[in-house]
Amino acid sequence: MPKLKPKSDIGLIGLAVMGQNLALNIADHGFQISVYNRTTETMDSFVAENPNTPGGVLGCKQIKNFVQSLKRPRKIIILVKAGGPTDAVIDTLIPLLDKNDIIIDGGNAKWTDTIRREKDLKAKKLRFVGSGVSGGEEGARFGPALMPGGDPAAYKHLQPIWDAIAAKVDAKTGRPLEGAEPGAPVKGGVPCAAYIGPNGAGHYVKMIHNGIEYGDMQMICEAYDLMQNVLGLTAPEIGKVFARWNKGQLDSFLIEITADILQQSDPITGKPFVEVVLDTAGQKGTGKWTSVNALDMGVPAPTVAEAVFARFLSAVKTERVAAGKILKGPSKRFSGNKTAFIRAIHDALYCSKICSYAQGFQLMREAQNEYNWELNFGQIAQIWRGGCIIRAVFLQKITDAFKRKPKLANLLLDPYFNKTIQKAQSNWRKVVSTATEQGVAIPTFSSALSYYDGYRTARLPQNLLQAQRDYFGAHTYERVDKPRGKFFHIDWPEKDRPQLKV
Ligand code: 2AM
Repeated sequence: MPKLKPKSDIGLIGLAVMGQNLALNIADHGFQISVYNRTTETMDSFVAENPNTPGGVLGCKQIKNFVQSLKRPRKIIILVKAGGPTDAVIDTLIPLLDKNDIIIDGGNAKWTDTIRREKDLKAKKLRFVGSGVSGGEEGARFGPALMPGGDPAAYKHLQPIWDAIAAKVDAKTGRPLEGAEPGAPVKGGVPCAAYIGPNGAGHYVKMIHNGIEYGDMQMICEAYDLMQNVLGLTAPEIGKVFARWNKGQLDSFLIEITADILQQSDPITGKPFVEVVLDTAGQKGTGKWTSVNALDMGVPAPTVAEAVFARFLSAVKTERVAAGKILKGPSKRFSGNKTAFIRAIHDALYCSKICSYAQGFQLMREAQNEYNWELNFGQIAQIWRGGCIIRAVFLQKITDAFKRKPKLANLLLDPYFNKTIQKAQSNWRKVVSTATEQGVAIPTFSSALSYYDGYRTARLPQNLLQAQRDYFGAHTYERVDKPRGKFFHIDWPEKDRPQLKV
């Protein structure tokens, strides 16, 4: 066992899977870490199983000893369940800490909770960093994407550790860098970690990441569904299409794992694995939070919302099975060129993805106004290039777009994205119309297309809607021939108005 220093560089509370992996990642980078867990046996076995890390792991049975084992200002990562448990741990820590000590919440906290906690702790002269940690177990262990928010001075103390443990990407191409062998530390490169902004900014950006992830996953499912139900391809054949797509514009972690999954056979039946998986999806809430926040702020983000609704619809399996026996769709067969249609699905997926990300960035832009943050959108896209679930070559295009124009109003307006959609939109429209004709549900592909068409339309039909509102509720309307902000009302003729019959 290597000799431990009298004081650790950092501490971590909560040794579930994410906590253990993050602690090992930190210790692997030469930092000594103290660990504490409510259930002591978990901590004991974790320490016993990891006796030889470069930095060293110090197990603590008592939270008081844990706190005392840390260098000051103390840095304590909490990785327990989001919500009540996080508050409970913070409350336990408060009386044990000294002025300027730093608590770091690495869980999937709701950003409004992070804002509240930061404020409460500041009043007690303690500092709080809410950091998004993305990339699941593998990311936590070998290089996550990190989205820290909170007191910038506090983050300065955490930064050397966060930079060291984060995934790394190539400075020029933005491509994720690998270690000499799987899991080995990466030398050089830009860390996928950067200070996001005050109070809840880090957790907010992590939430948007997750919302975008919901959209990406649903879009991939729609592409699979079309190849399966319109073209009649088998799962392994579709897997090969995804493997090919992973070498081009769509090169990303999610496309790569989809190719693997579709080519995997079930160890029990020998059938393609996806065929034995029940078609009901769960969710933990971050996609829902993103969508509710879009509604609260009045930002159109329909594609993520459709992805969340698609999961809800998938969950009512019994109802769907019964409805399928009653509600009939069209009985059309595909008669076109299969190869050309596969290419069209690719384009539909790419265009929909652009719209979904455009919506995610619109949300962040509105949130920064709401909360007085100054977000660096190009840098956020760069952080997502490595370590996290939505890592993709495509994100470099977003970084480039915001480098060209930091105040870009909407990603769709960037020349690269504009040109890409111009080139691909006839294919995108073909896919949406074919799916509609054939009765295949494509909620994200079609909502993204409607978003695109709505966003580029100078005059939408809401003139009629506003007139309706003025008619039934005297809500007033603005005129095209008068300055904005002047409101008018017409005295609708009583005799023509429909009367409510009671
Ligand atoms: P446990 O091992 O004692 O259950 C994920 O659930 C992690 O959060 C686990 O490490 C778990 O500890 C910890 N955890 C959950 N609720 C907690 C609470 N109220 N106080 C402290 N730790 C908690």
